Amino acid sequence: MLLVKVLGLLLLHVALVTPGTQICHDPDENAYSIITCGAPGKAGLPGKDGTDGKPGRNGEPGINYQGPPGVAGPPGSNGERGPPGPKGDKGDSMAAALEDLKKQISTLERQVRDLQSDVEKQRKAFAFSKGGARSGDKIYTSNGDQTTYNDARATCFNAGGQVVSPRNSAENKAALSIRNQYVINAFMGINDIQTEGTFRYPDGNVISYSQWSPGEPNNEYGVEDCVELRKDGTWNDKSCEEKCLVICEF
Ligand code: MAN
Ligand code: CA
Ligand code: CA
Repeated sequence: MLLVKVLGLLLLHVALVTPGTQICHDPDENAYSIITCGAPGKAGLPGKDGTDGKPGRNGEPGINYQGPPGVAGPPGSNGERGPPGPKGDKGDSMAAALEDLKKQISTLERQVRDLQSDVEKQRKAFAFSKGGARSGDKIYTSNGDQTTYNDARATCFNAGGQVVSPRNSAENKAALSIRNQYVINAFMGINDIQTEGTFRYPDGNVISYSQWSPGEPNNEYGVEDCVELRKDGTWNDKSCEEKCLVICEF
């Protein structure tokens, strides 16, 4: 308590020797306050900005509200046609196609050569056989039958050919070789059925080659409109109702 009083007196002394100060007595506190009583000071300069505050807390998560499902809309209209794409490399594809064609042609050429060789062999074998003969591209054969002209015509047609109709001496010779194997006179396709005295091939054209026997054609009894091939290779007009060997040409 004594120390407090000593301190109070000391403060009082300092206050009395310090200009501009008052000593104020607070009765409630039974204490003394020292108040500076000088002229009011000027406002100080604004303080420096404080440092940034700490970041705030994260907010609460929001609530998503889901709307009702929408109804499907009508289909959209077709879009416009896009621009044409870039052209392909024409040159390359053409070259490849040509190369492919060349290979195919080579294969075909080889196959044709093989076929020609095979056909030629068969022709030779056919010409060598009994009842077969050839001249150029034509081949001749007989089934040995003896029939009327109309039947001979039908037989050869049904076989895919026609009654033998030689157009030159080589073909006549080939036909004769068959006639002589059977030793029977053979009908030919040549006739004057359409116009008496005008002999034609089966296709209707007037003949351009003939090998008539002397005195023929004589149209004996006025009924001879067909032609037979005799053993010496000459021709004689004869009735179409007689029966002769059937020789067809193909
Ligand atoms: C003889 C000749 C021919 C005639 C025949 C008929 O050979 O008179 O002209 O066509 O007989 O069979
Ligand atoms: Ca006649
Ligand atoms: Ca005759």
